[in-house]
Amino acid sequence: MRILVADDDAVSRRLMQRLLERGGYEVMTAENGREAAEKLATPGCPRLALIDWMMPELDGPGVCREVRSRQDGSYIYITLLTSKQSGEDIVTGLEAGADDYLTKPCNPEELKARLRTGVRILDLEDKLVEAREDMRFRATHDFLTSLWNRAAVLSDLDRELVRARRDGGMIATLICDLDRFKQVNDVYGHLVGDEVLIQAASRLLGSVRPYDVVARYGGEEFLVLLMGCDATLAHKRAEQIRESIASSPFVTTQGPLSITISIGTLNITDWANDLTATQLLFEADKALYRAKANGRNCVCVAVPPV
Ligand code: GH3
Ligand code: MG
Ligand code: MG
Repeated sequence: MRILVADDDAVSRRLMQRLLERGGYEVMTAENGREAAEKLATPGCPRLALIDWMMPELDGPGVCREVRSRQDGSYIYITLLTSKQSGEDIVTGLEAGADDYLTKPCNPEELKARLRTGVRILDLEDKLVEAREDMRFRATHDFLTSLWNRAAVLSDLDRELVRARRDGGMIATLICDLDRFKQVNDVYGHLVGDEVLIQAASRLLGSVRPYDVVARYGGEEFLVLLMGCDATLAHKRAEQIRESIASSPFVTTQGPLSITISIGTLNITDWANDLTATQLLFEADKALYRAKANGRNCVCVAVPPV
């Protein structure tokens, strides 16, 4: 575990460093409060800090306030070192954001025990952050394919439509639906159907640019948002997606399977400026149905009525 020791007194600093190094800590030092605050702002900085109260430039509570005022980065567990003689008001220190305090000269065993408490709290914080990130991922992604889910892509679409309306930007929306997918499930089983969905997702991702959006919109339907794409390029990309599915058989536990996809596309620049996300999806879906009616494995573009 890494720890920052901040003390303006070189002798105390060195003693503390030696003690902590013997206790298995990797020690970084700072000679004043300003240096401590700066070191605690760097990416990958120690997450344990032992900060002397009285220091030039910025005192211990000042360091606590600076660290706590930052919104980003991991939690830093701060222990303030106070001295009996100067009568520092510990309430001020704790209210400035310190987690704990020790009075100098401190008992080495007590210091190590209190730092172990800090490590336990940091571990707990890591677990909470991990659980929160996991929940965030599950709320916005599809469980099977790990693509964005329907709710996430719809909120993306709303946001991008507002932006496009404001800046005159271009977005192409592609609704892509696997052809006769029910037969895959019926003939080979649901698990093979799942294998096909996972591979289809990765082929779709491989056919677009990193900043385009690919989402699982429904069972075997995917929604792709191509940002800044004009009609010609959108059509080319839709063809690439169609081709990426049809060009080679899917490898499944039941052997290779030929799969195709039909695509309905809509370029917002072809439509009135006040087109809502719901209308857009409705029109793109109509284009998809035409692609199905035209024999599947093809792309149809939604054109506004004249
Ligand atoms: P079309 O060419 O007209 O699109 O025909 P289709 O068979 O693909 O369309 P249909 O809507 O009749 O069937 C879609 C099937 O997708 C039915 C449903 O059981 C299956 N499905 C939906 N979600 C999943 C899933 O998560 N896993 C698997 N294996 N199948 C799914
Ligand atoms: Mg289908
Ligand atoms: Mg469908």
